[in-house]
Amino acid sequence: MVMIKSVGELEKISRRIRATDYLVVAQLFLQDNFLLERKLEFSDIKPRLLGHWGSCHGINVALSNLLSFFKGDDNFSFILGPGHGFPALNANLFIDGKLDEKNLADFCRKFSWPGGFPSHSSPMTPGVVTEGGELGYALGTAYGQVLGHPEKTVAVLLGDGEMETATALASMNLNKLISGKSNGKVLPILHLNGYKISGPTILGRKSEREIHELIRGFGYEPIEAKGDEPGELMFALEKADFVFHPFIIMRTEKGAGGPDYLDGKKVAGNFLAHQIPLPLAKTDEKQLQILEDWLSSYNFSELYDGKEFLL
Ligand SMILES: Cc1ncc(C[n+]2csc(CCOP(=O)(O)OP(=O)(O)O)c2C)c(N)n1
Repeated sequence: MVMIKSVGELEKISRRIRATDYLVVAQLFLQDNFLLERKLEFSDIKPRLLGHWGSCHGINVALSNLLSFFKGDDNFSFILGPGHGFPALNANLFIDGKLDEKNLADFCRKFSWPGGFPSHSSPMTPGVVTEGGELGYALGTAYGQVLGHPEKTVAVLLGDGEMETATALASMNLNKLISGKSNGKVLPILHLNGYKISGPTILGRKSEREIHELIRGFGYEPIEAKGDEPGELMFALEKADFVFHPFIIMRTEKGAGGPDYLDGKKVAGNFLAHQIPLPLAKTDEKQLQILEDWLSSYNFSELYDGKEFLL
């Protein structure tokens, strides 16, 4: 039997996704006016915009659902393949009070800032064991982590660009070497957003049937989570509990929630969402306005009262 979480729990997940998405955008762009208490000005924008937006919404969808699904399970851990989606990881740590930085200004200002947080996940991040910088090792690391630990479950989020590496593809075979009795469970989640740094991914151009056949060929059961509504991934996680070697395919639009178009070019749902989608926000009135509209769209004041999160 599949038990879907209550509507109240799904609402909580959806609020957490909104809050973490806002915190990502605030980290990427803001050095002041963090709660949008007045109109955004050029002086509110960081002098050097450095970081990655595109992966972050999907990471927030995945983490918000996983943290709810595995709540209270001390044997659950998470591996993030695309470590450049660090602002999303950092936003989740901030909400959960795991960072030394307790106030919003400090937290946002310090991202990608000398002496502050780096732009990628790093061993300085609380709870992070390692950060390779090189895509491809996440799935193999997940299998290593459950080796000899039958009590453990490791969810691993794999980028579709990352899945083009030989290392990630070879690691797909590790399910053949790991027995369920003496080792724990690996839960791979492919983050299929269709794009990598500068173009489309190969998996993004394959049909659903081709992807499922590829995954089945490696001995996994594909489970689809289409779209980023919280119920989608939650349903897939519930199903994965009943399958021997599950492999979830989470489909999101790259950069969803951010600017759709800039100067006639498609941004959300395109590789242009990968890094900073509004690179001239500090000097260009139009980009600054798009940023203000983008931040306002999350209605952050409903989710944070200036001191605490209302999630
Ligand atoms: C082995 C390796 N090749 C190239 C890179 C450079 N690189 C950094 S991010 C990225 C794209 C990642 O795309 P994807 O895995 O789809 O993650 P997304 O940001 O779309 O979630 C690439 C190619 C790298 N870090 N490691």
